[in-house]
Amino acid sequence: MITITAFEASPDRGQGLARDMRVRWALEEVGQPYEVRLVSFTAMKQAAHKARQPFGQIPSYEEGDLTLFESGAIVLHVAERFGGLLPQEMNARARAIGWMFAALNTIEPPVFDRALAVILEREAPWFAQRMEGLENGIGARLRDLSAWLGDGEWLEGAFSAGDLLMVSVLRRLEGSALLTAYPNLAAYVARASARPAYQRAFAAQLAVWEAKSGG
Ligand code: GTB
Repeated sequence: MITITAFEASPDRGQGLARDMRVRWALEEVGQPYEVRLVSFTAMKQAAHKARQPFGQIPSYEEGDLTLFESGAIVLHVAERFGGLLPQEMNARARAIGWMFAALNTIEPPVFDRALAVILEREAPWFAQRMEGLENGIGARLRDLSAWLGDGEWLEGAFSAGDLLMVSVLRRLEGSALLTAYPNLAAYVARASARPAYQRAFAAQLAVWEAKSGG
């Protein structure tokens, strides 16, 4: 049995923005059942969890003798171990993996920085200027991503782990003008989020929040 870790009480209150969501989604896409070990912010920083995730974060992944951390590495492992999320043909597979890295290395950093700035720097005198810089940077990335996607359904033909990670990242911009400025990207996020595997993963993480909050 596979076991992953997730927040006992996610700060996003079940919006599915924490990084266990992408692992849950990948497991649902490949049809693998999994268990979830919920960790508190205190437990996350203790030795037992740091043996699973050296930085004391979620998610982690356990499968038999394998313990893995880093959501991108976990999604890649799930794709390779169980099949269905990466093309078989070598070059197509390399392209899809390239999009996984693009999601995590090119798009996620500025998107995450913006989210952090909203939480941590909202009261700072330089906030407006900082947001302008961050949003210009994100906008430039989205313009190019939108141009690449064009009227395609997915980034490289068939749905892949690259799309799964890209949409996981873009979901942080849902409802913002940054995303609605590119209707093909907004539709891409909606299309991916409508996948049954996504819906099951979302419902599972929401149930954790609802059980915790009594809602
Ligand atoms: N690079 C690692 C990976 O991809 O696995 C990063 C893991 C990571 O950032 N984990 C976060 C964590 O454990 C949770 S996902 N943070 C606790 C800590 O560092 O002490 C990041 C996250 C947190 C909260 C929200 N939210 O509330 O919306 C969204 C995303």
